[in-house]
Amino acid sequence: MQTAQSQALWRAAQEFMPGGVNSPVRSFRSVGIDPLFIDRGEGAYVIDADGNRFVDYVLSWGPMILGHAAPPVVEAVARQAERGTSFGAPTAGEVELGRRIVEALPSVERVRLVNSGTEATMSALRLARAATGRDLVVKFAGCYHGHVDSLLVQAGSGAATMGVPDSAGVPAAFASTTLVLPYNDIEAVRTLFTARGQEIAAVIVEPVAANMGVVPPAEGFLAGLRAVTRQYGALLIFDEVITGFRLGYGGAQGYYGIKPDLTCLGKIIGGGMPVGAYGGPAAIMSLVAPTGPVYQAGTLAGNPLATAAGVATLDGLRAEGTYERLASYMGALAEGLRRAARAAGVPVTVNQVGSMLTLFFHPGPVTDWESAARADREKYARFFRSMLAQGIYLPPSQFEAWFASTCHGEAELEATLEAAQKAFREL
Ligand code: HOZ
Repeated sequence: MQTAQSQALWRAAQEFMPGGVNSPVRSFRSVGIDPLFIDRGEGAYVIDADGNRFVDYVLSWGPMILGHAAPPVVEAVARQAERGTSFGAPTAGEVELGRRIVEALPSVERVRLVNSGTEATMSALRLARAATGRDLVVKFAGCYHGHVDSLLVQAGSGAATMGVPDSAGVPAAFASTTLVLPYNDIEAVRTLFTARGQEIAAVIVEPVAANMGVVPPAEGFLAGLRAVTRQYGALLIFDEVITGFRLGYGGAQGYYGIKPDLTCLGKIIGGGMPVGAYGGPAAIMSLVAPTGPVYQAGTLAGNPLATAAGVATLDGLRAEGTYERLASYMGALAEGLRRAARAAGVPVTVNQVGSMLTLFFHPGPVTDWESAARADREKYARFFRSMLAQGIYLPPSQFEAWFASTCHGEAELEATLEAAQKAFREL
């Protein structure tokens, strides 16, 4: 594999940016090699600056569910770019995207578009605190809700990967408003609410955890959260930045049949452009300015390029059988990985939900952060490097999700499993 161009860009990047990157996991630190610089994407593939071509399971960490440079998305963005890229004023695209979100998610009557998942969770927490008049928020260890100060507590994703789950620079007073419990432990939630329920504004949860690797909710966990928050007058916030429009058109809430009070979105709803959103019942959302006292704003919020890409992506997902095909691809990949690992005598756990998957180098089961953290990161790094050398681009971290797109098919599945057999044997 040629890497001269990536290497040159990597040297230059480190002169201008901290660690050479604009988001830590991109540095490939935890997999022990220098990062590749991506030049372009085509469907299920990314091509790096040296012309190497890879089957892509990162998909920009989730948004590219229709594959890279999907023609309807490219056309929609180009059409909008010709008409202008930002006005800081209302546009029809916001109405179109907002309508689709509200129609897809019965729990959302009103939605506010923002610029990232971090902004969505930050704003949802502010709103939950205003709505309840309480300060405390419950989160789960290993879940990641963006780099909001008070949520960088036992956080997953890059924070866990880089070893900074409790970031420096977060005032102790902020962190102390967050109570952390183990994912999937509904008894711990009940016990906490019995003691402090009247002080808790909200429980925020990834309905399928995807930032400690993929960890599905245990039977009854989400329903239990719904019941206990309702009992104590706290809000239930689903962080569907990853699962929204990925597990199904109705997100995880549709998939599991649980209605949260507030929902945070990002990634897919922007079709690869920077975007986020939070929404819920009209009565709660009316507390947001200009109708209410909760201030939240953004020059680029509801940006026309982002809404154009988002609308084209959501419309593409309406095609008959989309989610069945996505899940069937990932199901076959999960089964193939288990078989290949078994044949090579490597103990692994493959957690898969719909088109999301994580291969943990740990016999399992992996049900929470404690069990996820036991995975052998060094083995994952070696597996990652072998797969990359064979043309398969996996997330550069044991604790992230692999994603499939509608462009992943037989050829990609075969190539991935063939590479995996070799990678497992090499371990
Ligand atoms: N928030 C992304 C999903 N875990 C990770 C992307 C990043 O940190 O750059």
